[in-house]
Amino acid sequence: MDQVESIKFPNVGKLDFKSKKELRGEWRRKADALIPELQHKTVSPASLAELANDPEAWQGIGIRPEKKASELPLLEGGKGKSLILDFGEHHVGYFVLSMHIADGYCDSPVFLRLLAAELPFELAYKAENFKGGLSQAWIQEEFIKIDVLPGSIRLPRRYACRYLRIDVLATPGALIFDSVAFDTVSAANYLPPAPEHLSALEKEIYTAGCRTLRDCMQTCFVDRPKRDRRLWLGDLYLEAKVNAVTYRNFRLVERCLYLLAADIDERGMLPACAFEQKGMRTKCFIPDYSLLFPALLLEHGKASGNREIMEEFYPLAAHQAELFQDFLQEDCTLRNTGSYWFFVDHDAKLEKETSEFCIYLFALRNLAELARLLNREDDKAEFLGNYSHWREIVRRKTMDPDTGLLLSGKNRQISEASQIWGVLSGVLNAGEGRRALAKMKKLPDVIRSRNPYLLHYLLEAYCICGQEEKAYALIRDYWGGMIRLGADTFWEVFDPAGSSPVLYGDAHLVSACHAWSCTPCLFLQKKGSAPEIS
Ligand code: RAM
Repeated sequence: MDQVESIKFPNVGKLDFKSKKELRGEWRRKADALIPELQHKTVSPASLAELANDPEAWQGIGIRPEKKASELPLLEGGKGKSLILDFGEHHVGYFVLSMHIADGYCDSPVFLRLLAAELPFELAYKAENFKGGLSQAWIQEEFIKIDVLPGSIRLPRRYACRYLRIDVLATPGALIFDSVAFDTVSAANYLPPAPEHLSALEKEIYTAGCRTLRDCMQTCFVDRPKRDRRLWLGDLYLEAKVNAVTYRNFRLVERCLYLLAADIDERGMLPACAFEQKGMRTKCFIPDYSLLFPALLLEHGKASGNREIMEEFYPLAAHQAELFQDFLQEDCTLRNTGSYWFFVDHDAKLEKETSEFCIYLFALRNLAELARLLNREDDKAEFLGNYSHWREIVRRKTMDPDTGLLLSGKNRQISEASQIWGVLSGVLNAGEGRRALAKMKKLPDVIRSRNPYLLHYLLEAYCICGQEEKAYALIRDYWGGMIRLGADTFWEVFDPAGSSPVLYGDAHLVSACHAWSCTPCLFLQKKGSAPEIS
């Protein structure tokens, strides 16, 4: 392996890791001081619905309205009765069920099965068919017994869903639901109006993006409210961007910065995710997520105007890039990657090394800008020196001289990811980027993404290359494709060609409201008075 020649890296100092325990404690206290008061809104069912086989729908199951919601208290149900309530849009919250027995004679418990679903196919879930690689406990299915009626019961667990299925498993008599209320919660429980200048489809996309973010804004920004209901650094970066042009809840972003910082490891590396409950720290570290921290801090500082927090976290941000140097080798491969999860995208076939190098360069550029804003001119010069050194190596070692494409890994793989991060890092200039991105659409056997996380960065890459119209077309095609399939929040993965990947071994574990998918709002908000594209 080539030896890395030593390149100067700014000594931003201040992180004294002997006192890291104290630092963690201090950051945790600051995170706790920023816990938001959640906003509640009671939502009633919009209609009673029934499932329908539909080859066009995701997993072949669609839904159609059956009765008006106002008919609910008129329905009497015995054992075997099944109801589906449609709440009209995706929400996050708690169910409150009020019931009585028609003749008032309640001499034994009522036994119910409840199933909350984001998408219609989940309403046909059967536990015995579950094939998932993650815990089945994530499935939003409950069995409850109610001893005394008439009365109300509030379910203790929080659900993310649009639909609720109720199966009556046993009842002493004809059971009547007087009401089923959904006590919805979010740190920002409203939808900002879509900008006037957007087309009808773009407005729908904008609103679905805001709804996705709204439902991910709980006591921290979560990756998704169904599971794992957790703060993830990569998702937070994108949520913070959209938040800055929509809800502008900067306190919630800052709570998340402190939560992540409070969980740095022994070396000072930021975790990929953090739990809100005290005393539990993740074992998951994704170096390319840690490298996003400088951009997150910079963009947050600029949007919120909070210079103090930029000062506070500048050393930690620089430290993430400093730690990443341990992985860098001059042949553009990564050293000692054993215990880390390099992410970039879900695709198992993706060779990630070139993307990782570019993400490192992306971090250096953001650090240089942070240093400039904080009047640390020497640091800035050193970040940029380091940047030029590695940029030159990445171009020399990974760029195909004939095609101008960035290749990755031993097999010199061509992927959209390498070109996208090539543009975002400045390894490719705008003209090179335009040509490389155009080739991704034409060449066979390119590894492309079907994941909105990487596609967000493709939107950014188009804009950097001066091809905003391509970004808007992709938004209408890809995110609009989910809308055409009935989505009102955006999904974790989606393939418009009809073969959306099933992650985690079972479609019921995939989320239909996923933080990293909300980003079209960012571009649509900025679209301003740009000419309408056909
Ligand atoms: C999954 C989730 C999460 C993402 C990580 C990398 O667990 O999709 O949102 O950030 O992967």
